[in-house]
Amino acid sequence: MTIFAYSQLQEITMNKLLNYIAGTWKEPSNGLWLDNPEPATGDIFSCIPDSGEQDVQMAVESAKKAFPIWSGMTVEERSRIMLNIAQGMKDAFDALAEAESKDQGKPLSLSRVMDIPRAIQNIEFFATEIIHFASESHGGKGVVNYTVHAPIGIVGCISPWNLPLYLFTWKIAPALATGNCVIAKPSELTPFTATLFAEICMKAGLPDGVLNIVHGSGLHAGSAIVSHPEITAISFTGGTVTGKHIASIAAPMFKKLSLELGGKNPSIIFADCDFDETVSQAVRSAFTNQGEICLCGSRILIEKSIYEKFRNAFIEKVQQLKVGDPFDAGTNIGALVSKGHMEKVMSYIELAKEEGGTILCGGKTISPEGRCKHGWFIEPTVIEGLDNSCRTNQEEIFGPVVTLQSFSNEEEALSLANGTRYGLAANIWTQHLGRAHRMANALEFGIVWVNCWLLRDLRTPFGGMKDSGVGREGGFEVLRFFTETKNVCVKF
Ligand code: TXE
Repeated sequence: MTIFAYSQLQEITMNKLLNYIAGTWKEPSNGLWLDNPEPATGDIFSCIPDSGEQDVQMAVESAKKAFPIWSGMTVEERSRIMLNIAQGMKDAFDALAEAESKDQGKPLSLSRVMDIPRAIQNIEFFATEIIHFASESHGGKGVVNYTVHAPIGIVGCISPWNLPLYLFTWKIAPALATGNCVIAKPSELTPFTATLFAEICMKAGLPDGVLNIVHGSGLHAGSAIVSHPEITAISFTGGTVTGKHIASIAAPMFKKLSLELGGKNPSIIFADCDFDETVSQAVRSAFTNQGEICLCGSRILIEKSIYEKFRNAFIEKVQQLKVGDPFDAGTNIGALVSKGHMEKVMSYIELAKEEGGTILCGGKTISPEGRCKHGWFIEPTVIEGLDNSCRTNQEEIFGPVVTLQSFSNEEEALSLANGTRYGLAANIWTQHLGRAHRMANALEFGIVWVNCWLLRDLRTPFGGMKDSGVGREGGFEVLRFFTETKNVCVKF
């Protein structure tokens, strides 16, 4: 297979991914570079700038120049340019999908059906949603109040490594649509598709300086974005610990903050579920993207009366999952994103054993034959026999590892499900309409799926409660986040 077919993307050099500032490629001011390995092989295939304050300053200067031009355009003009970008992504579909899998480790089949289509959809969705964004007016006797949603100015978007282009575009598309200029930092572990995206933006006619991509570590480039006084809103997706740190810097500066953080999501399975469909979907929810999705159902709660039947059927399906080269058509589970992350996930499997858990399947690393021999692979792992309060059931593992627990009734299911500091997503499997609504009502999660998982409508609010974050993305919610709301009161 030809891995790189850059029919549309000729300018990117294979091994140096540069910053995109003021519409041009820039090397890091400090001359520092970070290696970028391919997770499936462990080989370094490119490097990225380890940018610092000077690069972020340059990006801010270029954004400042671009802001009057971009915010001064009509929404139709901005929309048209964004739709050009979406078309450019469609033209470069194969290159983007291949780059995503090479960089992240996920199966190419997944990049092709999930990551890249959704990234395109993000741009198209916000390019068209902005045309329908309206504000309120409140009439009174001799007076009218109206609300203005004005662009903020320069905003920072920091995205993670699990769904690289998908989450990068999920943030920058609404930020751009509302007329802001953006300083964006993709994860240093997965910088490839954001760099290809920059080239698409250049060709699509996005004015210079409207989007600036600064590569680098969280410590250097990320911190420089978060603490820059002229970047007045921060949209971040990543780990809860990092989110807390970012909030501690941004909140005292009174920046607008949107934090999409981790999860420890329950899949709640009642005896009256559609059994075969539920088993399949519980496997999908547990192991899609190697379990590296903040929405994955990692705590599977099963009603006692079907516990054994469900467990056996679940394990049978999990054992059929094929772990291996992301570029093989039959692969279901690819490589974990980094060696460090693989070691972290393995340490949780060891912890689960120490806490008294039984490994029902998986539990080991894998060295596939051939080119992926030195890649970072872990077998899909299922654990039972652990109490809800143990660390394995409380901390986000973010890998192909799930636990099984049983419950006797709705009350117990609810108490187990809510018994975590996280509150991102829950999924319920039942044919009982009243129970589904009762549970959905009482679950402390920002998203509740009933008889489905990861079924997304981009118009809906997206985000978590408790330690899973602050604020909501999606729909009109995120357009409000990326604008300053002003009330104008007119007496006549
Ligand atoms: O993510 P980080 P990490 C969870 C998951 C994972 C854990 C840690 O449990 O094991 O977080 O992963 C940037 N200032 N999730 O350490 O650090 C960083 O460069 C500004 C859940 O890899 O949160 C990257 O661009 N930025 C998750 C982004 O933050 C900083 C997705 C995410 O990295 C920074 C990923 C700083 N001080 C991990 N430090 C989800 N919710 O989807 C780091 N960054």
